[in-house]
Amino acid sequence: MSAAPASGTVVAAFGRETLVRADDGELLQATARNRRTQPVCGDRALLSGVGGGRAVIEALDPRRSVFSRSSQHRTKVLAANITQVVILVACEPSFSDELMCRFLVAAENAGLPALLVLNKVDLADLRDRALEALEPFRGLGYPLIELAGMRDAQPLLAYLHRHRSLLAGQSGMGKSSLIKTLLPEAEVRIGEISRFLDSGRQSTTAARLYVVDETTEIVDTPGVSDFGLAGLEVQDIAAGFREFAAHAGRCRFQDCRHLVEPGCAVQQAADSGAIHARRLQLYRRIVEQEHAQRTER
Ligand SMILES: Nc1nc2c(ncn2[C@@H]2O[C@H](COP(=O)(O)OP(=O)(O)OP(=O)(O)O)[C@@H](O)[C@H]2O)c(=O)[nH]1
Ligand SMILES: [Mg+2]
Ligand SMILES: [Zn+2]
Repeated sequence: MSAAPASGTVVAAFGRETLVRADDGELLQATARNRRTQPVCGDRALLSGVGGGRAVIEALDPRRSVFSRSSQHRTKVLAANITQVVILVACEPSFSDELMCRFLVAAENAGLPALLVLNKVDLADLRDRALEALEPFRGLGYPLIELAGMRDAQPLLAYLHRHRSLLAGQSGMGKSSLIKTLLPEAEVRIGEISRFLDSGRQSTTAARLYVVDETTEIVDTPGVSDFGLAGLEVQDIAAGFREFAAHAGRCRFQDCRHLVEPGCAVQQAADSGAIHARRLQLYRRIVEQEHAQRTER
């Protein structure tokens, strides 16, 4: 056992059981000593008892960023200390633009930059339809990158550089395949070990952190069909629709929620085409869902 205090980064967590990459590069199976310690992928951990491929997590560093979803009953932190959210959709299967908005709202509220990736553009006959569905997301300032991630990740590399990116998206969008394309051989082992800890399923069931090179890290996450935003107030959700801000100051009511209020400048902007009507529609749907749930309690 080494006497010097060691630390590392959690690359996968299953309750208190984790896989940690120690700062010297060694992969360790590490268990949190304290029941209240809930490590998540990306956490910095202080380790003790390092030896034989095992360690104990004594404490976690404060998180610089947290990416989480919440229902009324619980908040699930997907990853800590990420610096960017990459939202993956694909030409096939079809994707939910509402879910994309939910990811964007979460990213904006976590203070994280986001980018959009249309994957599987090798399915050429399906590309136009997908691009059409992405129309409401153009001109918002989020980069939109087209990719056939299973074959070539090149178009994305420059955006991943100097970031720890979290890959978000529905099941089947090609997140794990993209990571396989990006990864050096050695990193595939992490997938194997954590799959073993995670009972061997094919689809991703827990977030996993991978190191592409010294300055590029990427977190694979399980596909979700829903992404709850229960922790957010209406104005937080509105803040996640960044194009609203330029108009919101001209609403008749200072506390306008852009739902049914008269004299809503965001509604006027949608009417005139200054913002995309679909985005306003999705905003209202998300507010309705999140806040109807809350009053049903
Ligand atoms: N045509 C095409 N198919 C792809 C591409 N990337 C992934 N696929 C296929 O899409 C399917 C799903 O890929 P995954 O990488 O497992 O998707 P995922 O997003 O990780 O799914 P979950 O782990 O369930 O969230 C697989 O059958 C892949 O072969 C691509 O660039 N082009
Ligand atoms: Mg996967
Ligand atoms: Zn308004």
